[in-house]
Amino acid sequence: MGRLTDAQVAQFKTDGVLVAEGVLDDSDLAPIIEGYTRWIEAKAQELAIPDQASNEPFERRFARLHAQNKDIERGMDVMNARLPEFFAFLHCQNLLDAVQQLLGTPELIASPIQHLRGKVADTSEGSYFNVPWHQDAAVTWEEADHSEIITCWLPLVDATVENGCMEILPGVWKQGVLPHIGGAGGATIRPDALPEVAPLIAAVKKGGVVFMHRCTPHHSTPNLTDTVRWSLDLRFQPTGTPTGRPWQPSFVVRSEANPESVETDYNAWVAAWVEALSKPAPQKSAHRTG
Ligand SMILES: O=C(O)CCC(=O)C(=O)O
Repeated sequence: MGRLTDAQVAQFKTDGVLVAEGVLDDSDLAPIIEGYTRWIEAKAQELAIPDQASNEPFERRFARLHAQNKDIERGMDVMNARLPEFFAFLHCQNLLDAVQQLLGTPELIASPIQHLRGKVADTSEGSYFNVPWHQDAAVTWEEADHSEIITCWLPLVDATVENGCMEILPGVWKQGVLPHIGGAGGATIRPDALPEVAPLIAAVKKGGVVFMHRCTPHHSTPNLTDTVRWSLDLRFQPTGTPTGRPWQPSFVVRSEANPESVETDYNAWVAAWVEALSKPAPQKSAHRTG
């Protein structure tokens, strides 16, 4: 146990961000890539996209398909696609070992705020792919303000400046939740409240993970290449703490105190999301743009 060094843990505690290479093995990520390769194949056929680009590798095919028909991205996010490989990955030992080190507890739940992003070239502001400056705490209800939620952002291909890695403001988490406003790309920090801190350019290789405190401002930069910047952003937190999204499912992924409480039933996870998505979203938005 222990993918991170003491120095890395200390750095995270100071900066509220840690770019850690080599946390995951290729074998941790291969099933997700296989699962989404299968999903894209089925969707491309369903949409009868003229050029199926079947010979292109994972890091290119989706871009070729998306250029022809943007509907290829519909239903791709994790709670809609609900791939068994993704459910399994939420229990990834290498990832949870690191999260346990950073949070200091083996009692962990997966937050329902989880996304897969297939980021293609698109320089337009307000694009889903070019997420503006925000803190993840600003997309939860206030009930989660004291929950130690940790964001794990991990690429499925090398994330570079060219393909749109993230930029992150170190040390700013200490200022708490900053005022956000609504924007085309989602909740964004009010421009006059954005601290003047030199951003950390979070380029990271496949297998690496960018860990962030919930109050760490970050945004994503445009993909300027013809390849896809594939990534997952997942959040974990101590069991028993509010997620700030009580209408969406969270569940235990690790427990030493009560190992039977770990949710290993894929069908139960699917059913929980199907039920949550069938209900209207609560009137009070998760986005604090007030
Ligand atoms: O992946 C991206 O481009 C943005 C991710 C992000 O903003 C987040 O994980 O909160």
